[in-house]
Amino acid sequence: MTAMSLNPFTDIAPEVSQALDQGKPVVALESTIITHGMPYPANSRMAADVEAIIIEEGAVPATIAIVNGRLKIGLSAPEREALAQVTGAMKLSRADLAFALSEGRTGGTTVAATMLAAHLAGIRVFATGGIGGVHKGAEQSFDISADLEELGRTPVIVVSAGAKAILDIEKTLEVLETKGVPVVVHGSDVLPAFWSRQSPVKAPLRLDSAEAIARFQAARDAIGVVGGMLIANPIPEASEIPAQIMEGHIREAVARATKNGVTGKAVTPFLLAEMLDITKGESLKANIALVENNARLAARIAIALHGLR
Ligand code: PSU
Ligand code: MN
Repeated sequence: MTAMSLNPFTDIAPEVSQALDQGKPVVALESTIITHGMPYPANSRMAADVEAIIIEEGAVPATIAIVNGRLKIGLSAPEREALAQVTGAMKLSRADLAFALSEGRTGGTTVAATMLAAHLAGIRVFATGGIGGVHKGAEQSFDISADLEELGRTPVIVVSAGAKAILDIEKTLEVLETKGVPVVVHGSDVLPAFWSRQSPVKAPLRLDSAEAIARFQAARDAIGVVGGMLIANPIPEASEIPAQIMEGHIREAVARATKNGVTGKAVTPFLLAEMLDITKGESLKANIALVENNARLAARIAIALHGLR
């Protein structure tokens, strides 16, 4: 079966389809970060920049989204721009991805939905900002991202700057461990905290190069371990906001969410928007820098994996 005829709901962009058919390195990109994670026009610029970085590194980018009921694996520049400006887009995860297809809706794919779609298309590496995880206060709210479940079952390498620092990082790690998801910190002994290079949490595993990460994945494949892998790639030093500064801001954002009764899917977008407000735009700048940094590493991993075949 060629990539073009995957299923009746999916459109694979020509460059992506060609790369997949020829076995060339492809990197998936998510789109909830475009529709819900950043305001326009920063979202549009970020989405274009990460694709350019992946191309510069020698891989093919595939931004994944649902547009009018079509599962798009790779967006054209005009499609990407339209998505960045669209209002009322859904935030799609495993539970409702197919709903958007059957109902002809438009939506951004979360880490969970992007992993699912990437795997469907045969893409093995995916870059994002930060994964969803266990929210602070989850012992009351039960708010645990479907991203963790997906990492446990779908064989895609997710390159992130760790779990978003608005989350309970320790509990997020515990759940990942339970689900058998390796958490590999790139080039550091401590887990990064999204906008900050350091959290108080020790790195479960550490690897210092894309090649080493590819070799680890190859070993998992060889012994038949199925499921995702999480790469935590610290934000570049020049762009980070130290954790001590962010701590108070995060507390404030979480307090605002509680005060406003924000629940469910709205929590993460609300917290990110409040952080942008509290930091006067600094959190957004750091967010863009870390996504770009992750796109670069993801491209190198995709190329290294390709070299092992
Ligand atoms: N990384 C970012 N910004 C984002 C996200 C990731 O820098 O907005 C998105 C991802 O799509 C992730 C989602 O899957 O946030 C998590 O949402 P939730 O906590 O509701 O599962
Ligand atoms: Mn949630």
